[in-house]
Amino acid sequence: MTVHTMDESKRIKYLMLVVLVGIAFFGSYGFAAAKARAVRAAGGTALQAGFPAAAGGAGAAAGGGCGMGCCGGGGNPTGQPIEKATTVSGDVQTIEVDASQGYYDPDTIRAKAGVPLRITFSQASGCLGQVVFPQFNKGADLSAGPQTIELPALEPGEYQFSCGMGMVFGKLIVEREA
Ligand SMILES: [Cu+2]
Repeated sequence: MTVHTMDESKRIKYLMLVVLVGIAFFGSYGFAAAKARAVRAAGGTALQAGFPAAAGGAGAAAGGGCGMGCCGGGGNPTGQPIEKATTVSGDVQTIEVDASQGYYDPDTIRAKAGVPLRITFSQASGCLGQVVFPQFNKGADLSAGPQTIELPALEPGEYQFSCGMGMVFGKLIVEREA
């Protein structure tokens, strides 16, 4: 009887071990998933580092609740910058940006220094429904239709734009004419 009791307690210990391993396994899985989310969030923050704190009213929501339409995309599907240069006509340079696909196309705009700029964004919904240029304190609501952002003649440098939540980004690279 004593031996039987020993076996019984061994079995219970074994069962407890299995349960503990199971808990550890699912626990670490949850941890890994949380870590992946944290890394993604950190990536977003790094990109945002160039932004002044006052990213306009809409920017205040950065990092907040974001639907899959926003965080799920986060950028263009190629993973490579979509680069396009502005067209200079007269004393203004223009470019059109398609924001209707959940990312900016182009997301990298090359422009000339010293020439006023007009960037026309397509109609966009959800996450990209608002576009902001924090460094210029400018933005537009694209949900009802295309909007043009007018920027003055700029100094060479890099300027950023993003959706209102600061989740999807594009940049404007201004260079002196060669
Ligand atoms: Cu967004």
